[in-house]
Amino acid sequence: TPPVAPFAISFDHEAARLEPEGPTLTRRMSDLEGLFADHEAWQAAVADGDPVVYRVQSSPVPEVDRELPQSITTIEPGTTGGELWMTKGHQHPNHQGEIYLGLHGAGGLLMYDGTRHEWIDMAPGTIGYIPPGWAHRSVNTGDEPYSFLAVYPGGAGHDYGWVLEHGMGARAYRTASGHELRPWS
Ligand code: PAN
Ligand code: ZN
Repeated sequence: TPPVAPFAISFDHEAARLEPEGPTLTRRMSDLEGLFADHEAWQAAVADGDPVVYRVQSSPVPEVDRELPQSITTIEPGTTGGELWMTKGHQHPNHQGEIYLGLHGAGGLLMYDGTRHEWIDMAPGTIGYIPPGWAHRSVNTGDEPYSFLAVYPGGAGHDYGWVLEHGMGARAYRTASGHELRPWS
């Protein structure tokens, strides 16, 4: 793929959209198999309408080495078995860093390096930095959609199997007063 020519991307903060548009990914409950601790609650949610859990909308910068793609993820509010709705989570196989910028709503950025986990509360204006080698998952901790912008190296790659194999170190649950992290189960 030849490098793309310079171009302007309009960042619609209010709508949480990038224009021109590249691919949009829609992740429904059925796409999150094996990720929630409560398998029966997950199955029930799939059977009960298989709701959209999150969408990822990208600008048209290709995911190839030395390019710098961006995308906006919007996670719907909700819980499954008490566990807050979240992204699948992944590791970058080439161990490259990434930044997230909170746009709307309240969320969390859970990171795990295989030994330790870290959590960053994400609000509009928060930049969450993901160092190389830290798997990452985003969580909606609020009761409205949570959106953030991600900027990452095009050659980073996305390894989803890593999370299925190693977990994320902790899980985020809804509580009466907000949310809490519990040890991985
Ligand atoms: C983000 C994520 C996005 C969706 O753009 O890909 O939030 O999460 P999953 O990829 O885990 O489903 C990113 O971290 N890119 O590298
Ligand atoms: Zn990433």
